Amino acid sequence: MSITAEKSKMINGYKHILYESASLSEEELLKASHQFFEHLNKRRSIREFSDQEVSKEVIENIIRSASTAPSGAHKQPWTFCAISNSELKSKIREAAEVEEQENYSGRMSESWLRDLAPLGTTMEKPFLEEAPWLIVVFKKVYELDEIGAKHNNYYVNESVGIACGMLITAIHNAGLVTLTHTPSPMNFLTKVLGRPSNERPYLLMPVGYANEPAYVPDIERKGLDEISRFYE
Ligand code: IYR
Repeated sequence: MSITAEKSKMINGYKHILYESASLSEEELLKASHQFFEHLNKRRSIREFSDQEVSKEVIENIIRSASTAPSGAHKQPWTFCAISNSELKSKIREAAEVEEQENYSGRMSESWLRDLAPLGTTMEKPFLEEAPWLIVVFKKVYELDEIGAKHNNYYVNESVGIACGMLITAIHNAGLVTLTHTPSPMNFLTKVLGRPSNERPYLLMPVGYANEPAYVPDIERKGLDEISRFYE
């Protein structure tokens, strides 16, 4: 970067400001990237939650972190609903288990059930009541303005998927745990949480401390050679 770079410039009549990069040395880069991998590699999906409380401020910071995700045309097409209210959590558990009962006893194929067996998932979802918080992520398929007119959002699934990845990372970074729960269909969440017609439920995540003890399946992640190809 030139030392004489202007602090800002105009593009299409819009102001663009100078980006200040962290700019690490080669050695620092190697260390930082490796440490971050080691940290993320400790993340596990947890099904056994402690009922220990987590403050609202922590959840707010986690949601703010997720909302730093890039999104199509910067529309940020998401709403994060954070629920600590016990009655609502019970309602959500009840409705999720109704759907999951259908899934586990017929809607899911034999091979799907076989693939899930090592993970120990069942139709019972006690974590939906035990975790101090549930975060339900809604995608906004379009925006509604004050007069009720629809405005398009772009790459909504990609955008919200990325934001959920960052949400999971923020939860892990705070020393908390979560689980990407996918009750299907999950329209019941729209109703229970009274969301508007432009929002669709995307993912349901209990958030809290892991129970002590908590057990996780003894499974390995794929190695770099299985998940990547380099073209140099
Ligand atoms: N929705 C079911 C089944 C399930 C699906 C996936 I993809 C998982 O990684 C785990 C479970 C459930 O949440 O139990």
